[in-house]
Amino acid sequence: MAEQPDGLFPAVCPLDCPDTCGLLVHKRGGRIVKVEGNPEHPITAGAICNKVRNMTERIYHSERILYPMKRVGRKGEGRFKRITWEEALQEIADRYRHLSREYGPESILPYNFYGNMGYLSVQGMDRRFFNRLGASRLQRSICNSAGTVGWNYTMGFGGGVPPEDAAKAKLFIVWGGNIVSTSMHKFMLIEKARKQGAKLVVIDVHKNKTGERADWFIPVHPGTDAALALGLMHVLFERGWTDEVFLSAYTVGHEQLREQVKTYTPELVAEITGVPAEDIIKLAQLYAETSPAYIHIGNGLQHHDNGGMAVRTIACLPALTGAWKIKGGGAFKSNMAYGSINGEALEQPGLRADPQTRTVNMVRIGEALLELKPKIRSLFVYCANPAVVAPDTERVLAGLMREDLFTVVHDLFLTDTAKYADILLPATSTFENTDLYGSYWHLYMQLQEPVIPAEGESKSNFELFRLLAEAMGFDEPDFRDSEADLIRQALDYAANPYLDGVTLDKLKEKRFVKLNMEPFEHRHYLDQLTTPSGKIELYSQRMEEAGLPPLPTYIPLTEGYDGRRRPGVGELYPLMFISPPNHSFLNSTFANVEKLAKLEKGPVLQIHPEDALPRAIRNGDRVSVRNDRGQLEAAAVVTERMLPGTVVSQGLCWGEDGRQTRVNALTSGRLADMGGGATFFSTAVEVERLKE
Ligand SMILES: Nc1nc2c(c(=O)[nH]1)N[C@H]1C(S)=C(S)[C@@H](COP(=O)(O)OP(=O)(O)OC[C@H]3O[C@@H](n4cnc5c(=O)[nH]c(N)nc54)[C@H](O)[C@@H]3O)O[C@H]1N2
Ligand SMILES: Nc1nc2c(c(=O)[nH]1)N[C@H]1C(S)=C(S)[C@@H](COP(=O)(O)OP(=O)(O)OC[C@H]3O[C@@H](n4cnc5c(=O)[nH]c(N)nc54)[C@H](O)[C@@H]3O)O[C@H]1N2
Ligand code: SF4
Ligand SMILES: [Mo]
Repeated sequence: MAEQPDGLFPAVCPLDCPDTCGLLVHKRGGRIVKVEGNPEHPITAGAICNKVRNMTERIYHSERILYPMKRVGRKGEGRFKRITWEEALQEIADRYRHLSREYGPESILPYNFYGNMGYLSVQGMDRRFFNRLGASRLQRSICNSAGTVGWNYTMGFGGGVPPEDAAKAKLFIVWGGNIVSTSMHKFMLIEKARKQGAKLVVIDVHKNKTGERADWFIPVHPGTDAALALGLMHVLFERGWTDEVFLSAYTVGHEQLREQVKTYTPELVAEITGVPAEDIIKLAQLYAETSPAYIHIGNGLQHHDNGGMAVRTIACLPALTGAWKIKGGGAFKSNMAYGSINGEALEQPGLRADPQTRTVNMVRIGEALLELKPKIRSLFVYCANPAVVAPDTERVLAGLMREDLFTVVHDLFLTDTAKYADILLPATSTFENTDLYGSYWHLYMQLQEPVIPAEGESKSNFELFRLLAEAMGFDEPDFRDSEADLIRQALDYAANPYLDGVTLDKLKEKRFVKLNMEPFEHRHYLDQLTTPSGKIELYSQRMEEAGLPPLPTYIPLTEGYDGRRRPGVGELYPLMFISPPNHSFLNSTFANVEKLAKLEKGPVLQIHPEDALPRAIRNGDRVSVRNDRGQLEAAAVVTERMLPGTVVSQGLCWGEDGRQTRVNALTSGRLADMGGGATFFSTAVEVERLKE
């Protein structure tokens, strides 16, 4: 593609954030000088976060990797020498041919997530390459899979209330989400609705930035949300605040649920959750009386042992009051399903010779590298930083240290993971690429086209895997498709009526193209549920078949206190450790951008005065947070933002020499109740003050 001249270019934010903002990129002297919001985007409307306003610093960062390199130091040391692309591709191809011959292609494992959300970046040529190679498959479960499965058991269809309707709501309950930081346009939408009298309730384990701005902040003990939802249901049924006509018409199992929640009295639920009984009644009343009422189900509450069930249970609430009947009422977990693209056409699973190839859960990458048989002998990491983001850091690093593991990393930076690479490959930034973007909140598809040429010798994921296929001698036509071909194939998907009329030509012309919401306008949302019964499943046969309780149930966490005992009494690790994202990073991305790192001031541990006092911890003290898996060093902030028994450290910092700065040193690779999801927040720890 010819280089673009100077000027102003529409672009798309590629980050793993539900807002998927329309951007405007200013280019002068052949360089990007400013990134701002595109005011023409119908939903994000010109506003962007501070992270992406600093995107230029990331693109032209002095430490960006600009050419392929080969390791010369020890693994993890980060010493490399420059090599050519030809040498790099040749070495990978030689190794992969050898590994496939000696041990079978299953000995190779790709490890990627959504460092770039573009379909071509993480679901295109890369997948074709690994399918054709016959590599082990990766279960991409680190983010939202427990909650997604939980939601689907109740609702079937993986979409909820669209933003245009949410704007009409009169009550917003943000439950286990920190949208001021993680979905700022939804917060702006709520702020607008509040000017018309809407109310915002936030339910969280700590008063996050969203809780600070709420009309009512309700703190809960970690992992007890299902109990709270069951308590609300108890009150709704008992006081006759349910919509019986709706329950009969649109749900299955309401009679069983009515019985089930009888035991969840406000008094019992107060004991479990830490929410006073009168507040449970007050919240149930507010929810029953206010319409439309919208529940935002955040990602935080499902990063627990019982996370799938928590989401499944909360997703039942709107059915009790019939909230779905009125536009704006209902719930949201993700809206990704509206824009589902043709994944098969993109990924070409038919290229795989052995459809039985094993699948490795990315949450357990540490264990997989250390224990899985037959052994993983090569790891190919792109769009991800497992040394920081995966649970149980010590084991992940021990796996990456293995001398017999051939590791390839494709990234823009020498991340903590990249330091363990045998071959390190330079990746382009999004503004150097062509890609297609959907959003998991709003309903617009967007196109990115290159604004600047590739920096140095960097290559896009698309180009990298095309070249690797060539080096391996894969000659199927699928590897000759262009980026435009892939975009057309992705959008050509009769199975999804919402994609009707969304085409590459239209994207080129209009930049953001709304999904075809006709089916939604003319049929009721509830008439298109894809549960087996076609109704909201308060009772789920499918769950029963999967060995799960078929009715919403509170299942205590398996690590730490169970919520009914007072935390801190006679236990080795009496505190629950919560490590959600921070405001200035995007997962571990931007942690190396100085301006943003300064705003976050390294790892901080929020601790309640009642927990700080017996440990002689004062504000600003350096503390050690530890359990059997590892240790974190942080600066203590003594605060009443949480209930006693919970400590919080926000943000995924990179490692630093001689300092323990990674929160995931403490978290475990245990899987959640559903979807093979991660349990980052079901982590028990002890905290002590470090000597000066
Ligand atoms: N600025 C910024 N934005 C981001 C990200 C980022 O790193 N930084 N990451 C992006 C990604 S990948 C994702 S998945 C989303 C995640 O964004 P959100 O959906 O907002 O989820 P989290 O930030 O993981 O957690 C939200 C809240 O859940 C709370 N929480 C933890 N355990 C519990 C519990 O048991 N019950 C309740 N009620 N609350 C609990 C935490 O305290 C936290 O405040 O954000 C995206 N946007
Ligand atoms: N303790 C704890 N751990 C967590 C979480 C938590 O809340 N607490 N959140 C979890 C969640 S929800 C998620 S989604 C995961 C996120 O985990 P990851 O998806 O691994 O997230 P990032 O840390 O942002 O790493 C993305 C990497 O991709 C690189 N990248 C960006 N664009 C490209 C590209 O075009 N090509 C290539 N090759 N590379 C690119 C970036 O430079 C960056 O190093 O972390 C999880 N880990
Ligand atoms: S990270 Fe989210 S809010 Fe920030 S620019 Fe990207 S899409 Fe918009
Ligand atoms: Mo995520």
